Amino acid sequence: MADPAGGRRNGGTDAADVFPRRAFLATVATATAAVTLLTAGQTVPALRAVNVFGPRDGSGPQGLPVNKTAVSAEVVPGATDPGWRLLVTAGRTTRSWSRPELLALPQTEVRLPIACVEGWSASALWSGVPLRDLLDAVDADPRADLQISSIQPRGAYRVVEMGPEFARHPDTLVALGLNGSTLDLDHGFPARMIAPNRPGVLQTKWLQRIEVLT
Ligand SMILES: Nc1nc2c(c(=O)[nH]1)N[C@H]1C(S)=C(S)[C@@H](COP(=O)(O)O)O[C@H]1N2
Ligand SMILES: [Mo]
Repeated sequence: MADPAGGRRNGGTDAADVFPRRAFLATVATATAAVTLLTAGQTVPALRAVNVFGPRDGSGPQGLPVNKTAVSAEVVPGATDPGWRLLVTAGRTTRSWSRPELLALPQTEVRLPIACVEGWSASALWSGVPLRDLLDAVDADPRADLQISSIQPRGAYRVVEMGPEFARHPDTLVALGLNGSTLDLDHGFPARMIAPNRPGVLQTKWLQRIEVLT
């Protein structure tokens, strides 16, 4: 297998013999356009989100790729507001926690991947409060679905739902820390959801409210 082209040569069916030159040039043009896009994707931050072939591990803050930045999600004022609180609601009961209050609760560490449909997956060490602890604090029905909302004002992943199999899993965290330090703004500061075996689109960043659906 030293020369993979050898077989073709012997058979006399080289690509250049078979395909018209015009088609060959069109292929080159397409490939060149793709390479240009990918190269730009590695240097222009705005294109990073659509570059599925570039280096992913380590290309974002804290050694984890970023799908959507805090700036592009328009969450910077809300996410950095010292008055931010996470709201958890079940029926008429609502409780809320500031980030220091969440950090004062028992913390759990889990290693879990973010798996994005754009074609990358990256593992990270997350720390935070098990979601079920917060649900217990509002006496949530353990069979209930949740609606999880981000402070993000618009966008497809602003609000998602979560079934009890994820909500009650001990590794499902309201994450406050990532890879040993405070969660970066681009990874969802002040708090984000992280759950095992959920697609990346459902790992909501910049949490605002968790509502137990009845
Ligand atoms: N609020 C909010 N959360 C979000 C998103 C988003 O656009 N807005 N993108 C999701 C997608 S598609 C992925 S893959 C992960 C990426 O998380 P990361 O940027 O911390 O790696 O966040 C998810 N959480
Ligand atoms: Mo994603």
